[in-house]
Order: sequence, then C-alpha cells, then structure tokens
Amino acid sequence: MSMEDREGVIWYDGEFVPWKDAKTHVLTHTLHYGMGVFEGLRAYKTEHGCAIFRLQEHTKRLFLSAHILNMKIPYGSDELNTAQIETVKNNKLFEGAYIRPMCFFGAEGLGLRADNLKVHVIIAAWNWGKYFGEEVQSLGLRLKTSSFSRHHVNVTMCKAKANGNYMNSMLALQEATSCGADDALLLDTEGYAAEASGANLFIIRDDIIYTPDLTSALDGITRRTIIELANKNNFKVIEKRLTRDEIYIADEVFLTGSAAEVTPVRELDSRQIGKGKRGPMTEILQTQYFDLVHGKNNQYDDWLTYI
Ligand code: PPE
Repeated sequence: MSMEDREGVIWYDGEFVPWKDAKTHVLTHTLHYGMGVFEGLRAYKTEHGCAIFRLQEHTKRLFLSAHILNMKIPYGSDELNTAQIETVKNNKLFEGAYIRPMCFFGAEGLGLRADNLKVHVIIAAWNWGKYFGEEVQSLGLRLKTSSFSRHHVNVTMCKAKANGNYMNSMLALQEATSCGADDALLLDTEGYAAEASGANLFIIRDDIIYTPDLTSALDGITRRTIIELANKNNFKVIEKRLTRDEIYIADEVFLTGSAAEVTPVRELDSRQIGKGKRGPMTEILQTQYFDLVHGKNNQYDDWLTYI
C-alpha cells in the first residue's frame, strides 16, 4: 500500500490533517537539497497500554540534529512530545507504532542561498512490523561490506540524523541487496567498521562486547539501551575501532536500531559468523530488549511514555 494512500491523520505544523491531504509543494527546499532532520521511534503494547520507547531522548536528538544543521524548530520539545503521543492516539495505534517526526525547509524559496525558509514539522505514525522480517530474529542477517564509505565527519555531520545523510545509506543498501545480502556494513573513510545502513553494530568475542566508537556512526538510542542492559548483566562492553576481519572472527554479531530493534547477523562477506545463527549473548540482550520495550522491566519505567 502506498504511503500516501492511507487512512488516519498526520500532525503537520501544529495541527492534524487527514493522511491523504498531508501534501507539500514540489519546490520544497528539503526535497531538492536534503537539508532536513528526522527521527524514528517505536511505541509498543504493554500490560498498561501502549507506550512510546524513549520518547524524550528521540526528541532531544531531533533538536540536536536541527541545531547541527542550524535549523530552528518553531516548537518546543514538550510540544513535540505531546504531538507524538497524540499522533499515536489519533491514529488508534494502540497495538504499537513506528513514529516518524521530520523537520524540513519549505517552498518559501529555492536555491542554496534562500534565506526566507520556514522550518516545517510533520509527525506520522503507522504500524511497521519487523524491519528485517520475522525469521531473521533468530536466524540472523547476511551483511556485505560496502564499497561506499560512511560519511567523513567533515563532509556531512554524522551526529545529525539528517535526511541527506541517507543517500549514503541507500547507495550502500542497494549495493548490498543487489549482491544478495540483507544489509550493508559501512566502513569509515579510514577503513574501520562504522555501522549498517540504518542500524548500529555490535560484535561479541570471548564474552566481551565491542561496538564502534561514535566518530562516524549515529549515536543510536537502541545502542545506548543495549549498553545499559549489557552493563546490568555484567557483560563487558568496549567501544573501539573495529576492523572488518574482527567481525569475520567474532562469535556473535548483531545490529541495533529503533526500526531494526536487535537483529542478529549470521554472515559478513560470505563468511559465517560464529555458529551462523543468533548467539547466546545476543539472545539474552534481544530478549531483555523486547521485555523492556513491552514494559516487562519496571527498572526502566521512565523510558516508557504511556499513551
Ligand atoms: N545508524 C543509522 C544510520 C540509523 O539510521 C539508525 C536508525 C541507527 C544507527 C540506530 O539509531 P536508533 O534508532 O537511535 O537506535 N535508523 C532509523 C531509520 C531506519 C529507516 O529505514 O528509515 C530507525 O531505526 O528508525
């Protein structure tokens, strides 16, 4: 079903408009140059109703991304938090949702020098099932090292979840899928593993968890969650530069992201990783992640915003 042709409502610049009417002019600045910022977060069904996972942190990152791009969001974070809650509620997504807020420059002017641009904000939400499909949750994904490097820190801004950054992700993903893999592993410009096209990377070797430092990878909120859970389990976590061959010889590998959740990796560049399926520590962290987002761990109640 086309994303345009759905029932429901979209929050657009402070009010709800029917889904099918949430249209924007073709001369919208961000459509031409990619200068915009967005978020992606999920709401899950819990015993006490539907709850958005780490809403405040996602909204905070949206504002930080906008700050990096020198974009002034004409709303406060409380307003956008409320709007996201209302978006889930008004679309009756009580079984769970993926929420997509985005800030973009309008069609008030065109050209790189346009200086009269307004910042517009939309929030959409819909039911987005498993990002990689159900079966890979235990079987694991196949990754391929990309010929496209992750952004250099001085080319685009890696700390910003910026629309334009995703051209790089899409080039890498298209290449990987056309070679029969499920996702791409992007290396940084110095050749160290950075992340997948839309998810952070973790590897496990001899019971120690490693994840690339955040020089060119997105500061993922799921990544932070997994580090917290690993610490609670007394699993050692080391953030450092990782080479692709460290991944080849890892015992376990998994990806994290709001959309991707916690997804095991079974292969990189046709080399089997570990036993070629979800490993035991990955399974523990994945199970704890799903328990957490479904409100089954009351130690982290403040990470859940009930609808
Ligand atoms: N790296 C990248 C490049 C990325 O896009 C994401 C999220 C992450 C890491 C993980 O970040 P976090 O969600 O805070 O744990 N990718 C979003 C978009 C995916 C899409 O296909 O669109 C997401 O997961 O919502």
